[in-house]
Amino acid sequence: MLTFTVPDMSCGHCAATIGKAAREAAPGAEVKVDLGTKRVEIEGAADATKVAAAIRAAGYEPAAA
Ligand SMILES: [Cu+2]
Repeated sequence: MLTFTVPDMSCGHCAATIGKAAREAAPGAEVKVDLGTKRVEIEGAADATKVAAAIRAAGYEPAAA
């Protein structure tokens, strides 16, 4: 499982945008976004570099959790 923390995730819109970016970067994987803990969890086949790049491209800075 891949886990990122996205400190700038501050509302439902952020969470949705980040979730969409992560899902597009890891098709077939299960992506969970938790606004309360600002965490993104990806279960399944996913390339950490690709997912991090997609989150960045969406305007957020991911940190290793
Ligand atoms: Cu927001």
